[in-house]
Amino acid sequence: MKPTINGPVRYSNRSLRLLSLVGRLDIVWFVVLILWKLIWFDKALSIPNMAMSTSDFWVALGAVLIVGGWTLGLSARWRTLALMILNVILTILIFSDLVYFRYFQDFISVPVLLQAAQVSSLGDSIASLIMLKDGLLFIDWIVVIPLSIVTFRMLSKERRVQSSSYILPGSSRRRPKIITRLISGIVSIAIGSLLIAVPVQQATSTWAKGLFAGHWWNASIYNVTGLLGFHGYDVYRYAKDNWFSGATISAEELAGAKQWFADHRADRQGPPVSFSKYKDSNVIIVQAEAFENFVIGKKINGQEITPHLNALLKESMYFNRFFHQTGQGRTSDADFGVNGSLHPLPTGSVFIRYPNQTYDMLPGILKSAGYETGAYHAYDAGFWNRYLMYNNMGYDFFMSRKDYKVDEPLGWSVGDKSFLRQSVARMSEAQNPFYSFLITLTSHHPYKLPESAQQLNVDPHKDTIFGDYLQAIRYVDDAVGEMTADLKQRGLWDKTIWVLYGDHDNSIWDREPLAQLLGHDISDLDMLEMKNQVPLIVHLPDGANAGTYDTPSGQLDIAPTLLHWLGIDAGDKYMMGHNLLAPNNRLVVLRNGSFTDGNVFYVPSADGLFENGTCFDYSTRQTTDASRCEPLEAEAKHRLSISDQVITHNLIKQFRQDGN
Ligand code: GP9
Ligand code: MN
Repeated sequence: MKPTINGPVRYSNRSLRLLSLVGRLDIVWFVVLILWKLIWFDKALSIPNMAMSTSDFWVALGAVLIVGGWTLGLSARWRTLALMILNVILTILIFSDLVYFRYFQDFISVPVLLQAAQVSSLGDSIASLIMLKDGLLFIDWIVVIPLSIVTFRMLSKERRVQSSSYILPGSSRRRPKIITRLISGIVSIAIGSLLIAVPVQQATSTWAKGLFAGHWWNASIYNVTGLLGFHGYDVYRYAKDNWFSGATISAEELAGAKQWFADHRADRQGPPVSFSKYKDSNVIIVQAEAFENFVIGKKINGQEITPHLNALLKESMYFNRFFHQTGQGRTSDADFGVNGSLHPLPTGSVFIRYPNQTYDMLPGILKSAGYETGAYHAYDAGFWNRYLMYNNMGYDFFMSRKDYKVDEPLGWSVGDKSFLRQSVARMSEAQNPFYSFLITLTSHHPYKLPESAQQLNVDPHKDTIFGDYLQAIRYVDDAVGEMTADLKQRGLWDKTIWVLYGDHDNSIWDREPLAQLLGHDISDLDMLEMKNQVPLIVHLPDGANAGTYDTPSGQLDIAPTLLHWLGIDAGDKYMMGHNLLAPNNRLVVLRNGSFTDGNVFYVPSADGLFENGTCFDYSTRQTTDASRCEPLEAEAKHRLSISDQVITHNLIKQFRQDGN
């Protein structure tokens, strides 16, 4: 080996020369290999409708340029070593995500890592999740690792020789090299950022609008940002929500929040006469997708839209002014509000943003009381981050899409008839009283069912979204009819408190078909009610209390009421709902700041100024001066802000640590 004054060492041995050249191209190999692994990973996942597109390719390339490009700022030998280490880390990350996805249909995120129990529940399954072909991800290591080590050693040797013979470390001749290196590193990161920013910006301003504000599924983030982008975003999201949210809670605020729960203790407790009346009964809750209230008891062309539910009302409690209280978290918000009796957040879903906080949740409370608790939903466990949240909520198990036999493919998954049948079969195996929380799916937007599943003559709405919606509701009503028959046949019906409510509205804003169906013009207040009210039907084991209840109520009221019947004092729980049996007038607060006490209904304006909001008077069903709604405004706002504090600052944990 003969060192030269200015250039790199020239090797006399040909193969060493080749090796040196190959080693110096380390960044190229790195980019090609990691990019190939990401593409391979995407193919291995094969998420329906999410195959890697050209713009996804550029995003992936951009991410690799950022992750690897900064090493161009290092000297050649350290760059080689850094790229080798990065290759190992990224390969392990890709492989872990792949195995994890095969089981949970989700990616490893910070909340996953913090819920160690979740990862360890993979346990014995790991071996079955790893496939022989996964070895391809590691195959380059056979060459990359030894080559990088040899190159590192050669370059180290070369540097020793150079510095001892000709170039003094820190001499002026080295400076241009450092500057070139730094510029290369920065340019690479800049190009990488651009390759990501342009397609992501393009997607989020068109078909993926609102993705980061109210996202519902890690897979949908991945679909836009790629795997490395997802992990980067996930860390950012977690850090922002948990470490850098800026706001801390003062001792006064903490005490104020605690006081609120103490002051409203009686609201959660119902009349003593019915306390514990249904102790040890099973509880089944059916959360029906996009099920609005207006369909109950209605007919189209002489046919009942919900014949089974209508029949059931004769022996059930029907709350006909029952509000959903959801926000951007849609289905997951309804789930959260019902089981946790707290308001969802103003942006995003609690399930995604705060799945690891302490909550007083129906499944957890009932599990402590000896119940077997199960969540049932025939869709991917990772959707809305359910599997993580459900673990924290206290479910013994979560029966998700992979646990159902798809013997009735319909819409997004197995149809509700089969879903309910398979779910009831599973819960009937319980040895103890059980709590089952079921989420239906067939009536999901855009509501299109195959002709064979359509039963109604919906003229003149055939093949419109409104007509399709009615058909879907009719199908769900049938499915519920089959479920109640099944429960009766198994001897479970009169041992169970059975609850059904709609999770949120159907997103159909067209007034005309509603006017045709209902036979009257649809006023602004009618429309607001239509979009904010869902039915709540409660069947008690002995069919008691049947009738229609028109005091306003909301999803947050379900948990305290159920606990009361089961003989568990909801007064002790950090819940914000009311007992539905309590005689006093309730204030129902919606996530967007709307509220009602049954006499007035207030809708805030976009500018947030109270006086610009709309206040409806229920006695006339017309708008009235905003001042009529004003006395309730402060309390409505206060409730939303306490709920937000409880969630974002994990207050229930703090309350309990303080000995409550
Ligand atoms: C899918 C179901 C639908 O799992 O939660 O979610 P949505 O779009 O209604 O929130
Ligand atoms: Mn929904």
